[in-house]
Amino acid sequence: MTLRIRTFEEYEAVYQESVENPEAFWAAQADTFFWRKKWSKVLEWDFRKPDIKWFLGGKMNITENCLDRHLKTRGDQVAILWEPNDPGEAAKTFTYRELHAEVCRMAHVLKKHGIQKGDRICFYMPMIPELAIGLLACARIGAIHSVVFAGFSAHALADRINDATCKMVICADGNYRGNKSIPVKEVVDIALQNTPSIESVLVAQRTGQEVHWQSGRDFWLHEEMKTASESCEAEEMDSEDMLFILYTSGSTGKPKGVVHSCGGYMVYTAYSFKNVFQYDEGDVYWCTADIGWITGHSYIVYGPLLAGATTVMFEGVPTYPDAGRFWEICEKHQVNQFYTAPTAIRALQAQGDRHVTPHDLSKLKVLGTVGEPINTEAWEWYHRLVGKNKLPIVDTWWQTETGGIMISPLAGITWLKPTYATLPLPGIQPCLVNADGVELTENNVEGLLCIKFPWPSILRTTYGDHERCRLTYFSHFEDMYFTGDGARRDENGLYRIIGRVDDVINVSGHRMGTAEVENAINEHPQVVESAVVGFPHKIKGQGIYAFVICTEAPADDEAFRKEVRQVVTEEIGPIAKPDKIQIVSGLPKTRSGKIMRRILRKIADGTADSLGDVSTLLDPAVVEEIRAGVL
Ligand code: 7RM
Repeated sequence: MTLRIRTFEEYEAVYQESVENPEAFWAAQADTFFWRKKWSKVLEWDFRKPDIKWFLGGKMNITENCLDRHLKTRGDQVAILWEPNDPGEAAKTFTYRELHAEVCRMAHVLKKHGIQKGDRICFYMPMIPELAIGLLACARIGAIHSVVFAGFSAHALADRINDATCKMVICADGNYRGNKSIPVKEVVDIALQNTPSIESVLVAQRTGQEVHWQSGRDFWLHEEMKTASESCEAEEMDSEDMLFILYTSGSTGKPKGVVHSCGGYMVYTAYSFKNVFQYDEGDVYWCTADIGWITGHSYIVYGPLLAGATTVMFEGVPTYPDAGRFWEICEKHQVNQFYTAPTAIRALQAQGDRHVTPHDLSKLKVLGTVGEPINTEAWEWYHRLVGKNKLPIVDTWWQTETGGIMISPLAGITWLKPTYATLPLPGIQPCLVNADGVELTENNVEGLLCIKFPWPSILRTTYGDHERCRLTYFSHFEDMYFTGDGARRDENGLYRIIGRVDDVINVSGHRMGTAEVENAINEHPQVVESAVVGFPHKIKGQGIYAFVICTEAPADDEAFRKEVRQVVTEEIGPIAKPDKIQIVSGLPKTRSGKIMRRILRKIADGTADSLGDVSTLLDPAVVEEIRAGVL
């Protein structure tokens, strides 16, 4: 089994070893898995291309490590514990044996519909077991999954399907989230009007609502599963074969399809899961993320199952039927490790302590957060109310592109410092550089966060556009992966992530490109130009502030704002709706026509008294006008 570090001294020693001899370190990790054929070389890399390969020549299938390997030792242990939206509905469990059988059956269904190794399948699903089973079924036969978060619009879904030329969509009839039900299949139907590569649609039955049916294209998953066999030989995959694509936002308008490969992702997710959460045999672990994001991929599905854990999967939302739901579930399923996002903590904190205190949280051992910087108040509340002043909080910094947790405490083993992600995991070599790319080697500094050496689950490319991958991550600083984040390193070498230094904002832990939102706003016929920035938001971390120039002054500002929000909802989804929309007559631009977002950010967060250097500004009067009209 994967190496697990148990003392601080061991952490320091192992970290040192991992830097001095990374290949030996990672080979020892990889050795704990089942390989059909062992690798012949641990690592080959060139960040300039980039060309990164791990465990070269190794043959394996990640599902044999998630499932088959556990059958003898823990076949009857619960693998997935599914908690429905409605607390009155019974939870469902799948033991490792049952999960194995379901995955095999679904793999046969995929094959029957012509899916072969290398084909792309798009998932647009609520948080139901069929989603996890579906991902594993793809991995079983070597198909590549591309999950699109079910909060995205039909338009956004179609773009992602087309970018990856997916052959199949797997969805549900509808979903339940709180007291809302979303017509999932309807959104898919709209998207598929414009997706020539799609041949078939598998529909999981969840709500039983009526759906439009295109015979010959649409198939009920439960019908197809009935006759499928419970055993299915796993496809032999090369370490470097593609495992999945996951779209994420960047500073340009178009989301990128981040590509992860089989071997390295397997090794890293299992390793990081075990060490960060200090998972013990028999524990119940719960990550509240949606599988539509990387956190769900790595730390609901792959990491925990590789480690033979019991992983909880929750369909609902933190505030339904009330703000005590998370703690009720922790009590009910005797959760030992609980992993959530700062935005959820802030939202629950705002509802008051009385939702937490009645629940028995005595089984909890480890708390975690991910997705955005956590503020001191939220950290302290989480620590005091949920952790009863004694549980470690692992503030885990990582990204879609890193595949797994990079900088984080190891629960109960390494130091904690509120709002600090603290120390890199062994095998991870972060550094801070200044704008010229010069490494800042001393402590007590702030800079741009880069990683100097590859790790097994680093992204391999961006789907269909390798040059974009190079430009985005490997071109800013020579021989380094650039994260897009700024960070501080304190006098003891602990890292605190400050936030994005590019045009990406983080709204409730969801990554969003400002250009993406601007493009959506610009679809409104009355909009000439727009500029979007983030501003501090009490619950969401960052809110979306849009400055908009109109063809002519709207007759009714509020009605216009509503229309703009509607356009954004249609183009991207409700998560991208601007919180504030200010109608302006011009935008602060440089003489070369570039929008000076720095100024807009200062106006939006109310710190515009000191605008810094504005000498390049074309028309200073516009700044005064915008400042006077700030919302
Ligand atoms: C896992 C995930 C990545 C961006 C990243 C950061 C921010 C993530 C933390 C954090 C401060 C953290 N993937 N971020 N974790 N900032 N502290 N613990 O969120 O691709 O969706 O986003 O999220 O800016 O670059 S992601």
